[in-house]
Amino acid sequence: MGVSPPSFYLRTRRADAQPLATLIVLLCLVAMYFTNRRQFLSRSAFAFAGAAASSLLPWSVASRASASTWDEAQVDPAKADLIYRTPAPRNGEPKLDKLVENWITPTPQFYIRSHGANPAVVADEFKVSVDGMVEKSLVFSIQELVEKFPKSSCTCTVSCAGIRRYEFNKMKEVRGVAWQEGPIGNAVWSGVRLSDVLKAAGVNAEAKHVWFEGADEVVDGKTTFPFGGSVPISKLSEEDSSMPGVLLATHMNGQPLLADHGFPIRTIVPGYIGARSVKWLRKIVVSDKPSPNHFIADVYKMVYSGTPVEIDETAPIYRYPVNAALCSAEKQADKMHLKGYALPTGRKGCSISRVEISTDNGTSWTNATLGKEIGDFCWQLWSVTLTIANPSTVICVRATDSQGNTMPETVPWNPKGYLYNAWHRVPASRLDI
Ligand SMILES: Nc1nc2c(c(=O)[nH]1)N[C@H]1C(S)=C(S)[C@@H](COP(=O)(O)O)O[C@H]1N2
Ligand SMILES: [Mo]
Repeated sequence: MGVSPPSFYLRTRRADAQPLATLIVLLCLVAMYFTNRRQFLSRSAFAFAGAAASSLLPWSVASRASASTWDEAQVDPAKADLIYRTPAPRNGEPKLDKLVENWITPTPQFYIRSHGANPAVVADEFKVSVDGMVEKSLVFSIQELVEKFPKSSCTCTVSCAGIRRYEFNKMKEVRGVAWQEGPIGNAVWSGVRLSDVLKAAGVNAEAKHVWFEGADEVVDGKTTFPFGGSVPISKLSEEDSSMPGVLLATHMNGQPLLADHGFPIRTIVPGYIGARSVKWLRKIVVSDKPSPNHFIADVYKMVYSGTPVEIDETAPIYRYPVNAALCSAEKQADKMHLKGYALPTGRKGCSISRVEISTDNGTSWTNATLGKEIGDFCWQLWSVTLTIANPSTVICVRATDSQGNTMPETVPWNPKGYLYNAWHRVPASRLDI
């Protein structure tokens, strides 16, 4: 998989790393100077220098540099490859051909979805509290959390509920970030398990939900509130030795989280829409009801008219549905080699059974070849080689998962533009290569 398991040492006290980091950055700059000017200005060169610096700087310095002192609209050089749908707050998705090059999404290609500015974070001072229906309330620093509880890692896909939203706009305009097929990524997440932390706090028998709150401030008209949400506490009962029910993640792909991904700690909820994986996690509350936070009580619900009563009567979205997209095309002699991803419904034990391609609008279908890398709560890559005789052909893609869920031909419009998972249709004329 190309990703080594993370070392869990905290970087805060590694003062010795600083001269080394400085040296590496200087070497990068010298190397960049001697390459041609175009390369010097290329984003990848900056990203390389940025990655080298951020992975070696002590945590507190790295976090200050990447959060509070930054202009809100300034992109982290490590994330320069994304296409930003909104620069502030940062909402960016990767180029699709890059996205399907790897089963584990490299961090620079992983989408960012933030509702507000990154909070100012000093890792040494950051605290996570555990409160509510527990025997004893607890407060942890990040260092205490990773020292007190067993380390846990998992690979899982995080996907935004707004994925493919721009397709709804073709029916009738929806508000919200006009995402294409890119707000999805599969990463190795590491940290500690929520279940272990809750065991330490002692959960009351009547508890039914666990609330999460981030340290960010989302501005909505005249009010400001933190991003938050919750999960049913029963989600924790589906965990096993390889997959936590909810992970409190400090690392992504073996490195401390980047500021944009929730440094120093976030939740990762395998199988659930991205909105439940709360970044910059500072508050955990155990309760007998779902969180009253705006992002679970009012939005991220599948409503069709959007009336207040419909919103109140509708349950929050938790699991994501089966989905797939065609992401890259390459000419091979007189044929086209197509690649994409397919995401099974976010349920334990659910995998992709088939990905089918049609060039006659769904009359006949050809099976794509599925990639070998698989895992619970993970996407699967696929490829197919086809002859496309006519440039007016529309290529249709649909995936079916092992629990019998298939992408529908069409989906009804919804005002928030959530969960678009109809067949992915790409006109052959758009396969520009
Ligand atoms: N605190 C906080 N957590 C958050 C968000 C946010 O705006 N603030 N956005 C959510 C949404 S909608 C998604 S899809 C994921 C995106 O995670 P990423 O930016 O690391 O890809 O984070 C979720 N967690
Ligand atoms: Mo999202």
